[in-house]
Amino acid sequence: MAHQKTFIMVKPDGVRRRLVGEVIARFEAKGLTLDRLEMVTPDEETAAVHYAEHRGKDFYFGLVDFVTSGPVVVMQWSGESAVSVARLMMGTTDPAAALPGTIRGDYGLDIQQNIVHGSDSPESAERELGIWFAS
Ligand code: IDP
Ligand code: MG
Repeated sequence: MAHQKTFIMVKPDGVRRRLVGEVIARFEAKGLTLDRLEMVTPDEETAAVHYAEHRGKDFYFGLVDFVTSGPVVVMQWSGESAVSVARLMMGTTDPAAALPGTIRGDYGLDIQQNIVHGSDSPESAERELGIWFAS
């Protein structure tokens, strides 16, 4: 396996529900390293670029509306197999089906408002980190 970087976002529902600390605490306890962090309210353009792969799907406009609905916390985390480790800890997309012990499994029920985003591959991580940490 390999040392990797990944992009993690606490979505607007996670911020509103005061779960930022919980998400950070879990990844820190696991042994991943927090490299960068910023709070920002996404604009529509940035959200559209981030979710470009979902354009055309029935949930796309709702998703962009949701992710631009308030502040999010965007982060870079790194460590051994950081991409897959973070995805495993987040749980499956639909929190109603996500395993207990995962973030989505422990804190959610709604398939759209599922608390966190995490890159699905090292290539996605590079792309997403470039979008959210442009400087
Ligand atoms: P992921 O976040 O687990 O990678 P994706 O399939 O990439 O899941 O979907 C991106 C985001 O779009 C999800 O995290 C969720 O917020 C939203 N989403 C996915 N599928 C649905 C759906 O069927 N209805 C509403 N929103 C959805
Ligand atoms: Mg995805």
